[in-house]
Amino acid sequence: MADLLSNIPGLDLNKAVEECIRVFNDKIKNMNRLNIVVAGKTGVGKSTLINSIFRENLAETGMGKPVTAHMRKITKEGVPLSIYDTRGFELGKDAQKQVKEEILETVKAGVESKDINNAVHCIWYCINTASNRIEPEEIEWLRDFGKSNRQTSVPVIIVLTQSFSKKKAEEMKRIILDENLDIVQAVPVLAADYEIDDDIIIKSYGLDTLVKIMSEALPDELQDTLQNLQIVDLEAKKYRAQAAVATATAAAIGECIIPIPLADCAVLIPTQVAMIATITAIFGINISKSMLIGFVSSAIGTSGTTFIGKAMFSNFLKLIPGAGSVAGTAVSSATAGMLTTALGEAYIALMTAVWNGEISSDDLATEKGREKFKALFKKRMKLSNKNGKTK
Ligand SMILES: Nc1nc2c(ncn2[C@@H]2O[C@H](COP(=O)(O)OP(=O)(O)OP(=O)(O)O)[C@@H](O)[C@H]2O)c(=O)[nH]1
Ligand SMILES: [Mg+2]
Repeated sequence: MADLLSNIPGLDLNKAVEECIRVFNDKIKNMNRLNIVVAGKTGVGKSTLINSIFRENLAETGMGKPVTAHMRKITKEGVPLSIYDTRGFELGKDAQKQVKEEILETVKAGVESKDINNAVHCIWYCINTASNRIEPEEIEWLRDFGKSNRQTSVPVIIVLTQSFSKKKAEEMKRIILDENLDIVQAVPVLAADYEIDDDIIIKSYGLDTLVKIMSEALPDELQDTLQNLQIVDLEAKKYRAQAAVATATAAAIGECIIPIPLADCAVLIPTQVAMIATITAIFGINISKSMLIGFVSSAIGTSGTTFIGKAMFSNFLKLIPGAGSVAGTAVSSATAGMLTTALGEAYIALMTAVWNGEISSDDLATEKGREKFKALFKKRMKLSNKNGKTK
């Protein structure tokens, strides 16, 4: 297989891997920025929520810089997210009114900029379920805010934090929904496990639901960003990554409508590179050159034992009498599509394994890591064959 690849002029894997890292870095740099206002009284659990949903422990490291009297903007280099953390909700009506004005001004400034990177995309209004009650001022605040927000219609999600008791949370949710506020939904969450006793621990829950509900309220331009940032829903990442594989597969098919000579198949590389970079960005994992080279060599293999290896053998080598020269073979759209899907699915399997901690990105550069990945990959492909699909 290594021979096969090296027989294709212009196909330099080392260069493709470097290109992939460049495209990935560009992608992260140019990703649309997600901007969220997180409102609610002190101690409700805003920081805990932010750190539990998004990568990089944002609320701990970046204390944020004050942007208005009652709002700090939390950002971190390389993370396409801004959190507007509010203060002062507990200080009474005047302060609450000011917070409202400041949020509305920030929303308005975003709209006027006509730049998706400056717009406020969502508001999380946090209410502590454990506090046992909803203050009438909070309902009034939400109603007033809804009126002023009618034109701008930034989605507002009520987050019922510290919902140790699901029963109580459901009660609170019903009371809120009965108010007919202009909100997307009220979502009970327990952001971090809650230890009642050494042997009684309530597991965190609801974070994936919050991410799903927000995702439905966001435009398509922010979906990759959201997946890059969130750390609570692996299935959502996989789903989004599979969409990227479908897009790349369609592109590869299009590139080979007129079968291209194998000698020219390096023209397919940018599509594959873009797909790998997009999947990596969706998983929010940092890739290194050694990791990617590890992936390519274990996915394609040198002996044709892997899925992609087999696909290449059956589609290229078997067509070549004597297998002496491969340069004359043509790549059909079916072959190009199948290889792209296989590469994409293999890469999603790899990212999932890294995500689950079954393999570390450093591991991949080692022989042991490659063996582990091959085993994982084989298991996965067997499962997919049983299901009759390559998912
Ligand atoms: N176990 C557990 N503790 C939580 C949860 N949410 C908040 N807490 C605790 O409640 C306290 C306040 O949480 P924070 O996240 O700091 O609240 P905040 O809204 O950011 O507070 P301010 O920054 O002061 O406005 C901390 O001691 C948290 O550990 C949760 O989901 N589970
Ligand atoms: Mg905080």
